[in-house]
Amino acid sequence: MAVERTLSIIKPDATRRNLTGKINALLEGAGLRIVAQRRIQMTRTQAETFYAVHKERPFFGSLCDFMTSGPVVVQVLEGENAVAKNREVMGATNPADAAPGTIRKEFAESIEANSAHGSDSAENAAVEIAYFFAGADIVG
Ligand code: RTP
Ligand code: MG
Repeated sequence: MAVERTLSIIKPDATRRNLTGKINALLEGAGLRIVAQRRIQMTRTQAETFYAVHKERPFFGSLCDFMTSGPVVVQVLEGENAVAKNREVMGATNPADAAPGTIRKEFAESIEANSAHGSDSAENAAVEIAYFFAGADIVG
C-alpha cells in the first residue's frame, strides 16, 4: 500500500476539553504523521459545504450547529494506508460501538459530539484536504 494522505478534524467537543494533544498522540502512535495542522472557527457555510453529502439527513442542521460551536483543528495526516488507518484509530461513529483505545471510545461524548472526523476514501480525502489547505501548507 502506497503512502496516502487523509483529512482529519478534531471536533469542537474535543478542543473544548483541551484534548488536541491526547488525540494527536493516538494518531502519531498509530504511525500517522501530521503534515499540516491549523486551528480554525468553522463558518456555517464552511460546515454546510463540508458536510453537504449529509444535507438530506435528519441530523444535518444539528451537525452544522455542533461543528460551528467552537474551534476545530483541521489536519492532514500522512502514512501507509492513511485513510483506513485513521478511521481505525477514530473508531465507530457511535462511541458506544467503538473499540477500546480508539479516539471515539476514549473521548467522544455522543454519536454527534464524537471528537474526530476522518475522510472515508482516498477520493474524498483529496477533495477535503483541498477544501482547507493549499499545497504549500502541507509539508511531508
Ligand atoms: P465523520 O464523517 O465525521 O468522520 O464521521 P463518520 O464518517 O464516522 O460518520 P458520518 O456518517 O459521515 O456522519 C458524519 C457525522 O455526523 C454526526 N452524526 N450524527 N445524530 C446522529 O445520528 C448522527 N449520525 C452522525 C457525527 O458527528 C458524525 O461523525
Ligand atoms: Mg463521514
